[in-house]
Amino acid sequence: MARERSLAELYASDPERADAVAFGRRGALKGASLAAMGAAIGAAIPFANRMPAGLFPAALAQPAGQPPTLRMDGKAALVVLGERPFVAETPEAMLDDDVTPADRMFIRNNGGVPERFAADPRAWRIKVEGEADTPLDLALGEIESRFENVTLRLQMECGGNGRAAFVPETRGNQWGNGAISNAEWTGVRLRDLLRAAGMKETSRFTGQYGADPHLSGDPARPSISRGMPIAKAMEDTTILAFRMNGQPIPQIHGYPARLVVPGWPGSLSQKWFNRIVLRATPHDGPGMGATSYRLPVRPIVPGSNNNGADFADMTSMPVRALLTNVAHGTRLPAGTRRIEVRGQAWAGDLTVRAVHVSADFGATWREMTVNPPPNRHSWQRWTGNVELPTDGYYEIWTRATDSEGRMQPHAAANWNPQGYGANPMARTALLIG
Ligand SMILES: Nc1nc2c(c(=O)[nH]1)N[C@H]1C(S)=C(S)[C@@H](COP(=O)(O)O)O[C@H]1N2
Ligand SMILES: [Mo]
Repeated sequence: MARERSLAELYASDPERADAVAFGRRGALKGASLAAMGAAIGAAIPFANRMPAGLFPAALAQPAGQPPTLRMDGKAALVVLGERPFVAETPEAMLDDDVTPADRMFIRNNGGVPERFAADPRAWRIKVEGEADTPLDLALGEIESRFENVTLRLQMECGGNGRAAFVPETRGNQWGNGAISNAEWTGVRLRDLLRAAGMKETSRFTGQYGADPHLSGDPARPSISRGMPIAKAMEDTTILAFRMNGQPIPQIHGYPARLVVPGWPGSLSQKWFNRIVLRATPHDGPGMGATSYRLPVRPIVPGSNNNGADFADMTSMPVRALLTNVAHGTRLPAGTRRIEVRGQAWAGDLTVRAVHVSADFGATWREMTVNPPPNRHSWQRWTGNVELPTDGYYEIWTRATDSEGRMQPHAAANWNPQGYGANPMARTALLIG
């Protein structure tokens, strides 16, 4: 047990040294280290001979101590990542539903949570301003009755999902893979609203605002205010939503109205949405420019300082798959030789072409069945099974490929100071016996 703690702690504070301790010289897996690893895990590792040198078992790659669990009315036991602003992640095994229930949606706030709008939600006002011939100031009830209503299953993923995978560590919430949801949203297409405002030729970007207060308490400062190129705002699936899973949107998720801009960083999906400005130039609100929601165009040295001047704004989120029916750290009865596996996969604006699963540290891969999305920008269900030749410690590696042939990498790539866009394949520790 002493050994387990020391290895896990060393990994948390200094992963490279921990790997050196466990594996010795690069490329050579030492018998003694392997025994130590097996002892730390408490089981034999049937595919130990296939473990890549330098790999640290997922079972041990956990920071010491348990993160706090969310206790909030209407929410499941999510993992709390931050109190101020309030941020909570959904464990992967809670994302098994095709339509994410309200209680299982991750929470990401940049500022405070506004007071609940006490009046009839249909009286909530939304403004469309800027490069428009006929700027609008409409009540939500009028928007709902004037424009066609649509109901769609839409992914919403934080731009920082997967951030904890970056080495060296980057600043920001240390998301695992659970900053993703796929609820069923009802609303109107944002493009209908923008057209009704008589958008001008010069409308090339948006800037969007919500009612949540900045943490400083300064009423003149938005907590976050991001914007997108006009083409994304005009897509079929970019909506102004007023219902989620057939119910009013929960307060914490933006009641009574929010944008849903699926496939792109979740920060564009403004909660408590009350104003959009059409612009000739890119938006300049908090969350725009420098290294915010921007990625290096040419790779930079991991850990180096960079002001982001030559970075590009994030657009479509990268491909990712999750295993959702087997929780990380699951123990199954001795003699289990075959398990069913399933999960969700998505690829931003693209679709998922394939999901592969490996139980032998990536030496062999089995192709899973991937369902088509029920509508564009929904995640996709995948299913299949894996075989486990003997009792012992396994890792189920899950890896998706997008419709343009891009696969999830083994480790987080394209390091950047704020840790966006990490999509390494998922690793789930599993013990048989
Ligand atoms: N008004 C407002 N909208 C917001 C935010 C915020 O802090 N304020 N956070 C954004 C970010 S960074 C994400 S990832 C999503 C998270 O949505 P959720 O909390 O409903 O899951 O909301 C986005 N919309
Ligand atoms: Mo986010």
